[in-house]
Amino acid sequence: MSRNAESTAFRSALEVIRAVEPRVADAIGAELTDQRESLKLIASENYASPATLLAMGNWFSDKYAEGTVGRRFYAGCQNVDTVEALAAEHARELFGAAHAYVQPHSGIDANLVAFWAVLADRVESPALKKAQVRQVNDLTEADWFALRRELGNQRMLGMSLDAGGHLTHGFRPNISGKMFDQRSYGTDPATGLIDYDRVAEAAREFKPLILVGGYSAYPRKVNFRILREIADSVGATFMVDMAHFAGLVAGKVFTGDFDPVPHAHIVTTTTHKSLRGPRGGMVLCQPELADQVDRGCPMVLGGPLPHVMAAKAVALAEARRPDFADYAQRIVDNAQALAEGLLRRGAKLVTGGTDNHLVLIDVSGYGLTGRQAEQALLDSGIVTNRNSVPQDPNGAWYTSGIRIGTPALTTRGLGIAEMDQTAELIHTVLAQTTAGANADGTPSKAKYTLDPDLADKIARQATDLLAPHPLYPAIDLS
Ligand code: DSN
Repeated sequence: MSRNAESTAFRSALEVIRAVEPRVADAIGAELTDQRESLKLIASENYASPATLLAMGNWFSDKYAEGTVGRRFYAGCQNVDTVEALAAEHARELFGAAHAYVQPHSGIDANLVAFWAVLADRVESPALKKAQVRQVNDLTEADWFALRRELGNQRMLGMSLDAGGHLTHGFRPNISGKMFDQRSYGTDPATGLIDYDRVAEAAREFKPLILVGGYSAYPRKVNFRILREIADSVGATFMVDMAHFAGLVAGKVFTGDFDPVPHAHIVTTTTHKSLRGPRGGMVLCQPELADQVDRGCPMVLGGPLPHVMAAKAVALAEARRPDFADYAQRIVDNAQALAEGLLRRGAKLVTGGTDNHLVLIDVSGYGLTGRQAEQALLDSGIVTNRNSVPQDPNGAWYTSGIRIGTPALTTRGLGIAEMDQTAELIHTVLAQTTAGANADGTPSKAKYTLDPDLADKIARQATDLLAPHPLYPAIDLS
């Protein structure tokens, strides 16, 4: 394929769009410029390949395909079957999973499918059994009432939000926190690490139906063998949400006890973070849960997005190539270099470092809230997100942390030397930012002062750092 093919494809697409609504074409072009020019350190973002992006921009988007491969509620799904089966095959092979379901539209959707599958499989519900074998119309009002009572209020034990767990692991702003009776396990206050003895103790006391492993802001490996043993000891189903680190599992950086797939009954993920695919989700599971997982649409999900499943098949095929393992290792090498660079300059890091793709800076060490630090960094061309730290005194809105991750910059080809320079830019901004005050003189959690000339200088240095590593080098929209 010539390098020109990518340029031609995207330029032609924009020409077609521009003829209908030029402002959309302009915004798509502007987004490429912004992404090219900013130092993207959001741990959950990446850059999908041109092939993955192009697989989404076509008439597969026009097809309804509720159901699963070979068992659809609509006619004419033979080509959707082809791409869905291919994506599932690549996912099974890549992760060594017994079953893969590639329809979820996001990580939240993947988790909802998993919750449904576990409830349907595990809860002793005579009413549900009736509902599954009889025509819906045969159920009485009393049956429906019993079904809701039997499925509701089941127990879930997951990692606490401020220790790095995700909203969907039973927290109030998400439906999981409203439908489950939830308890959390945190981290050791001294080390910031998961204390497996405390998890076992919480599981013994609480006896959850589902033990959830996985995180969105924990900078260390998790021992999934131990968590499975804990789940087994209390009869819980073990679910892992590997959305953040799926790329490290795919690239065989996390193996043995640290690979969730052989240990968990059910694994959920997004496809767009370290896995570098299209925006979407996926569920992997052991055979006994496969039938319930495959009911995801229309049980929990809206109609599948065939164009995104096509892109998942492309991205998963890319992740099966040998160079993906090299990419995954470089993500971790870069995160460790970034952590070391920050530590050397005096930053305070949760757990004192990282084993994965992310670093959590406790910005209270700079006298700032997460909100102040996030905005000051953004003023300086560095895109990050604020995040709680364990036992965060500033809560989930202002926070005391900044989460940074290396999947995106690693895709662009930045390496260890550039990570040290990145640490210097971040440290300089945070050290030169001062917290502001409210009108009544009380400390503000949002206001801050940063010399605009310094912010501009850092933004230029960030652009210089990126210049030798152009994003989508083969794509020229001019
Ligand atoms: N929004 C994702 C993240 O940034 O980690 C998780 O949902």
